[in-house]
Amino acid sequence: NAMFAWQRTAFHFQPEKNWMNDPDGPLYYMGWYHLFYQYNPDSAVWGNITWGHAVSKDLIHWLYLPLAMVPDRWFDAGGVWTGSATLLPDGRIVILYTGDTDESIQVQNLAYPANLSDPLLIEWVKYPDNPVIVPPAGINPEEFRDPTTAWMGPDGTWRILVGSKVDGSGIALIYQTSNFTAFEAQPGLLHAVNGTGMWECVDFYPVSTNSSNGLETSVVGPGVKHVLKASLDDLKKDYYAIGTYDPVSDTWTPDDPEADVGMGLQVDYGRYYASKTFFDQNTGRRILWGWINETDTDYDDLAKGWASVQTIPRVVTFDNKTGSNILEWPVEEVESLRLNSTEFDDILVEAGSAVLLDIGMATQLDISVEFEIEGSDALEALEEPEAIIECATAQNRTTLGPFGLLVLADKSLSELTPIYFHIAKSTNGSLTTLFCADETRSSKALEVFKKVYGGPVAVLDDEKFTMRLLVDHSIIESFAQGGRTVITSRIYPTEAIYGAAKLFLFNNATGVNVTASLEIWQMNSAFIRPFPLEEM
Ligand code: DQQ
Repeated sequence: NAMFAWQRTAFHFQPEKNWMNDPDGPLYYMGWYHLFYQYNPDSAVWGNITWGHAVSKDLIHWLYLPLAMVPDRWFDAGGVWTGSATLLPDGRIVILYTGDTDESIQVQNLAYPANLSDPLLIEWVKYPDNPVIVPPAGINPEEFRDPTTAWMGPDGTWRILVGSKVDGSGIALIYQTSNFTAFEAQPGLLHAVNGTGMWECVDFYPVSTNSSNGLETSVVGPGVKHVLKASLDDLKKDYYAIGTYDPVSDTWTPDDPEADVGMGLQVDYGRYYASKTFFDQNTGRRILWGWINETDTDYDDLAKGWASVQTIPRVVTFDNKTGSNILEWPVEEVESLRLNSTEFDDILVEAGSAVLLDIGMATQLDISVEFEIEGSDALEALEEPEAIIECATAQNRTTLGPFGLLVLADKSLSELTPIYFHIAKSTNGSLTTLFCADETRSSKALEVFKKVYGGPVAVLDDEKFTMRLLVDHSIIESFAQGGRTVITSRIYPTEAIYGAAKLFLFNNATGVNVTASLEIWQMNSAFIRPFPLEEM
């Protein structure tokens, strides 16, 4: 539909048409990265859920393959819902996914490739004796879903998690298996958090505390912490915490109980949900996918004929400078799309001003920027505490912020998405930095949900204020301080499109000037198209 053509992304993964949601079963096999995804082949709204399938050599250029699994059995007649892949040491691949049965019961099913010598893994077989796990007593059969990738315990048996809820607490149930057909429920839970509601798309994986290498999912031992992530159904937000996994008791304990799953850190503070990682044995990285949901109406999605996009895959590492969060960073392969770059050094942005950056087209960009506050004693000079505890609009001016970039802005600044830092001194004298994306003026379209997104970001004493932004027509992925805090924006500009889209620096602080140094690349489009199967 030409009316919405500018919203189509140029280098993010999205199907040719119709609805997509969660990423499913990501894996690397025989030279190809595989992405499956929740997909409605018939419409641009959720329903009739199948597993779409695409492959890539580099996580950036994608080829669509035939649907991997469709809801054609009693044990998944209501939809082939979310699941995960496990690569077994003997070379086999297993997928566990949630089937919504013909009676709307959520069960866990097993599937495997028909032909392991096919690198494209085109054909999938559903185990005839599915389901392999049914809802246990005491669990609502409509709240029992999204099996994780399996990991092997010290006793040689595999474990998986399934998310659910009991009395308002989000929970991760744990199952053991040696063959992926017979599963035994474990008496305890891996973890539960009061008041967090249904946990969807639980993810559980080790991170190395002393290197930036990704870890295979079964790794435990010294120098390893475990990340537990849950997608909170009530909030539609992905929360995680870092903690310690005890492989003998099969329990996990958060490092900071006050910042437990659902209470502290978000994987992404923007429009982002149902994320899932996988270990890429090809390069030794742990890679994170996430679903960017729409914020327009179903009516508009039907009119434009498609809905939703996946993020650029991100590498996940442990932040050993703070010791208390993960870092997320776009896979380096995205840099192969970089075309010519423009550099700006030490641009002064005075309090209360905006500076146009003359870069030509501004709809497909990779932006790297460093800000410094002019006058090193400015932070100490701030006397009055300004207790800002959450992101406010970019028009909310205080002494030390906000300052940042105006993205996908038209030249009169009638449409714009500010991405910014805002520093505040709290009543105890300490400085807090927020990283925010203000989408309230991102579109003149009326029926779009618009708000300010963001959260706190640690800026250490020896660090400048740094951001990396990937801009792709209607998506902005923003990474602060090397990926400590991340915000994905799904926006619908009506004027700041094609050649009318501009990029500005801005500083709305009342008390300080800032200087900015930037490198900005124009980004090529990626090839994302059907696999030429008939030519094989
Ligand atoms: N989406 C799937 C479920 C999952 C939810 C259904 C999360 O399996 O819990 O499409 O977005």
